[in-house]
Formats: sequence, C-alpha cells, structure tokens
Amino acid sequence: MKIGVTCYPTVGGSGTVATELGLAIARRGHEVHFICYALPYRLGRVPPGVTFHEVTVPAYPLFQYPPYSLALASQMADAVRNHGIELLHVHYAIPHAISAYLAREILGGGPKLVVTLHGTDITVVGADPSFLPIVRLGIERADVVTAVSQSLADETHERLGVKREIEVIPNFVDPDRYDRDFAAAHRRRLSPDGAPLLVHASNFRPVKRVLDVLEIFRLVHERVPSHLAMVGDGPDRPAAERFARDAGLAHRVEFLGNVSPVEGVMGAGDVFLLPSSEESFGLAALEAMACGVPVVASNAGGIPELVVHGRGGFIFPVGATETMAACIVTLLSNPHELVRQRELARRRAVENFAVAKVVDRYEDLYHRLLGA
Ligand code: GMT
Repeated sequence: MKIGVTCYPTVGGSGTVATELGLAIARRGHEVHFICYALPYRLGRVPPGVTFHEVTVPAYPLFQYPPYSLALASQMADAVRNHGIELLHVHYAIPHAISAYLAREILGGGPKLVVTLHGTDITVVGADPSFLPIVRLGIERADVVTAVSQSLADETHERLGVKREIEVIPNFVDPDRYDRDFAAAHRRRLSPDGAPLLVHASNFRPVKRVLDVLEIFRLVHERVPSHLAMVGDGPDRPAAERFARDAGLAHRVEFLGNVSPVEGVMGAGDVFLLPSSEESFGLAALEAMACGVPVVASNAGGIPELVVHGRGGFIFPVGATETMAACIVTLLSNPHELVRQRELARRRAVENFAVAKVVDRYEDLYHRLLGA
C-alpha cells in the first residue's frame, strides 16, 4: 500500500502517534509519505520506504495569515499524483481534514481519506464557532473517521453535531522503548538524595492545569520530602516556575523543557501526574505506565479508558488537588504497594496498548478501504 500521512511535526501526542504509526506501517513493507511543514520530531531512524514531502507556505506582504491549509492541500495533491498514494491519513482535524478533502477535489477523486481525531481539535478549537462548520465538513467527507477514545467519539457527536460513525482506535506505546539504565541515570540527577520523584509532562497549555501539578507537589512535599520533574514547554510554564519560586520550592522542582526521549525522565519517577481539565486520551500517562510508573490523574475525557482506578493508577475529579496529594502520600509511604502499582501500570500498558495490536487495527482499516 502507499499511504500519505499528515500531522503536526512538533512535540505532542498526535505527532507522536502519527509518526510512530507511519514508521510501523513502513516496517511492514508499505510505502509511507509524510506530508508536513517540517520533519516530524519523532522520525529518528527512518526505515526504507519512508519519504518526506515538505509543505512550504510562500510569504506575501498581503498575507497577515499565511494560508497553510491551502499549501498543504496542493502539496497533498502533488504527492498523490506523482507517487501514486492510495490513501491519505491525516491526524488532528484542523486544518488537515479539510486540506485532504480539497486535495481530493483538486484531483477529481482518487485517494481514500482517513481522519484521526486527537482531542483539542474537537474539544477546544474544533468546537469554537469560527472552526466548527469547516471541521464538521472535513469529518463528514472522510471515508473513515477514527477517534483515540470513546469519550472523544461521543464529544464529536455531541458538540459538533456530527452524525456519522466514528471508529475508536486507542493510542499505543512501544513497551521496549523504556531503558532502565537511562532512567536510573536521570533519577540520580533529579533526586540526588534518593527522595521520591514526581513527574509531569505536557505542553503546559491551560487544559493541563500545571498549577494543580505544583499545588499537589507542594502538599505532598510537606508530608514526604520529594522532588518534581516538569517536562515540556508552553504558555503556562512561566506561571508554574513563579509558583515554584513563591512557594519556596524552586530547589525541589526542575523544569527540563522538551527532552528526548521523554521515557528517560518518565521512567525515573515514582508517580506521574496528569490533572488535566480536558484529555481525550493522555498519551503521556500511557508512556509513564509503560515505564512502570503509576499515574495520578483527573477523570477528564478519555483518561478513565486508560487508567483503571487502583490498578496502576488513580483518578479523581478535576481540581481535587488535596485528594490527589493524599493518595500520593499514601503510596509513597507504602513501598510494597508502590511496587505493586508499578507492576500493574506496566502490565496494563503492555497488555492493552502495545504498538503491534493497535497498528494491526490501522493496517486492517487501510486494507479494508483499499479493498486489498
Ligand atoms: O492540544 C493538545 O494537547 C495536543 C494534542 C496533540 O496534538 O498532541 O493532544 C491530544 O492528542 C493526544 C494524542 O492522541 C492525546 O493523548 C491527548 O490526550 C490530547 N490532548 C487533549 O485532549 C488535551
């Protein structure tokens, strides 16, 4: 099969899933064409059969907002025409779904279209009236639409008024990416005194509630002296750094920025924190679980489909910082229970979200669409 993949190439869950899926499909002997505005950050060692097509958006003084969606549609049409791409799989609806639809219009038919919804493309930006009609059109014109959780599929029906079927294919993780020695080296650096280490990783957007992360840590640290590693970057990072300084915790909290591979730091932790207000799936939590790190999270969106309370993770209402902190204190004070939760977290990730099974589902979907 010849598959075109479009995603945001920057650090983030949808780009990670799209890139790892494309690489896995290429390793199975198919031809994969990434059509993006930059090389996806997660590409790493590229197997044979992978090609990159860069989308360039010409600058022109008249354009206050360079029309990326149109340049993408033209590049998609060009790649399909010149390379015989049979199916375009776009990740994140805005604007990729409508660009793929336009590419097919340019070609007067041609490739099958698969749209994977990831979360904020529906729950935050997609539901905004300035995008809603165009997102809905892109979703309705695709051949197959998938969502990374049942919760996201339901929200797409309810909030966007979409009527069509949406197939749920969860996100996945490669359990073999976790390197114990590498994580141990991070641990020695992040907790030189051997105290417990809490970890959070995100894009520091408002939905991630990073100030809740700091507040939970403050409450835990009062009872069990600990460290906190904050991985990632984004608009709320300055406020989070200020909180740490004002609370006198700067010497216990390390802001690492975007580190790669993220599993190095995640695997170094005792507990992973994800208290988001919106979270369609929570790929970062799954990555932590695959490293054998239990998760303390909110019950937002699709998180309960990933984290089973008491079995490698714990979920609480959004904003319940005191309860979350109390749960962590109990866990850190009971080493046997912490070890048990570590094992349960790893087992849940490996048994339910391992890469091979989920890639099988996407490959079957492609075969089904192409009649192969
Ligand atoms: O807007 C974001 O938070 C980024 C977005 C992305 O493109 O990475 O994250 C969403 O997609 C991930 C991959 O499917 C999910 O694991 C995240 O839960 C989801 N983020 C939200 O729903 C907030």
